Amino acid sequence: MEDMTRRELLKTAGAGASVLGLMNLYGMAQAAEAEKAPPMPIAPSKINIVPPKEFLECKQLSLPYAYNALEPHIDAETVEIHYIKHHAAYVRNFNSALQRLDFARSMNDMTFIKHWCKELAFNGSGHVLHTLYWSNMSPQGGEPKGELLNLIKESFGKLESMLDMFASASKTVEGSGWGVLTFEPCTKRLIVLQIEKHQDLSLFGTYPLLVCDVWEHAYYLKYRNARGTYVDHFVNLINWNEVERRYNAVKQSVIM
Ligand code: MN3
Repeated sequence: MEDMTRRELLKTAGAGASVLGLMNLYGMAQAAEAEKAPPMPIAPSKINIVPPKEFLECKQLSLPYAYNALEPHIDAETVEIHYIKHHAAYVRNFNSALQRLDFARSMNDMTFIKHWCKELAFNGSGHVLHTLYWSNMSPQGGEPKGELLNLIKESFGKLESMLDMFASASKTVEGSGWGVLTFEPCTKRLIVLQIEKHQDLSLFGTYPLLVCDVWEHAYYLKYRNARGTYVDHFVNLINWNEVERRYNAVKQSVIM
């Protein structure tokens, strides 16, 4: 019973770092993460990692207002703990995952690739979404206008309908997560989405440059269960001109 309770609490603290009053649980979650992390053969401080050219360590942006600036809507203590503890941990762990992956690559050792990709997705997405969260609030609030307001009306009928849908989606997220207003580039309209947790192997704010379909339908007739062989063959087929075209199209993009 005790073990189950602890597991549940850790799950809550890890996935929903914005939950209030869970600082002690957060510490437990961090400790649990440290416990289950695969061992490194060399202490991090002794690793001589040569980062990729132009590699930038992710940094937490300054909060664009004082801790108490959002009162009475969100209290100062909540903002402070959320920013300096929860969000900061995402940034720290995101950088750690990037570093571990650099190290794995330098050692040609993919043993823990699954673990570090999960860490990358969880912490990177947590960082990106928190950065958006802080910057999409302001003490003054405001109203949408111009082209954005027109698109809101085209997409939802009227502003109030969008806000109602956004609020409803946010309130009904199952477990920990986020309510999101997104721009959907195929239809060029705005849509409301829910994010449950945020680490399901995606990293928000990234642009897909190259994808490999690993659903069984993509390889089973020829390769049966040998997905690895299929993937090994796939890499010979990559259209790098198209990958480069996509890269050039998005390289100046700003997400935060
Ligand atoms: Mn949070």
